[in-house]
Amino acid sequence: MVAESNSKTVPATTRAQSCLELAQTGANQAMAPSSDAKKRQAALAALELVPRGSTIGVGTGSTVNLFIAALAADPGRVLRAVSSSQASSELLRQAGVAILDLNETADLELYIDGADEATPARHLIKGGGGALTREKIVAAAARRFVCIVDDAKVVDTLGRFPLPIEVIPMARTLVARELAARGGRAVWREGCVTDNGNHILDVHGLAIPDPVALECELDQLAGVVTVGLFAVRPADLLLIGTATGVERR
Ligand code: A5P
Repeated sequence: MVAESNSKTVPATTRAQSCLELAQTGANQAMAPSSDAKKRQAALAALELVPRGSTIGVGTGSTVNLFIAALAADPGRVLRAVSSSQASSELLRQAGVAILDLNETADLELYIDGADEATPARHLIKGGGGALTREKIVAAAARRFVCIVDDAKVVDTLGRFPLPIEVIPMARTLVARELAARGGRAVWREGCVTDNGNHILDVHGLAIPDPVALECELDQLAGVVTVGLFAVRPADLLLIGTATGVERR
């Protein structure tokens, strides 16, 4: 079986925001749009957890962009950041934050990032913006991972949002066949090349009753770079923007 592609509907481009747009031209478009106001509330609640003058990890996506906008309005709050994408690095620089290479830093105290889906146990699906590999690396380097979402993303069981998997380009159809054998329908996010030069498969229809077990299993497939399940290393705190305020889990 060959991974399906959404090439008829998308332009070719290479950056995280474009990867997110490409994902949304596929089956993800059926999802209701997230509320910016709820995302902003979560982003502002995260800002309160950031000590003045700190060095932190910063993720990728529209919710994180609101967090970066809040940083821009609060000069000196964050002096340096390790970023999970070129897109976020650009915004952070514009906000006056210096970008560090992870290889030149010790462990980070704090990592702020969004998610595409989250459970109350703080297991996540990430990678809608295509930055999942660097996100997983920065999360692994952080002592505390604070995830900011709006309430539309909270689910009891992961899997409504197609699971992004970053693959080495030559292994794309091999991995797609392995996923089909597990009941998943892999759609190639054609036109999306990650910051690492790889491809993304968006996998529909996977049952994910045990995210830790599935993450470990899929991590073993030859050609898989990163699975968009963040369950082995879940978030430590979920800040959920709702109509009535920010919920903490
Ligand atoms: C980026 O690759 C993703 O993991 C994002 O963190 C995730 O897609 C959330 O993005 P939004 O904040 O734009 O919904």
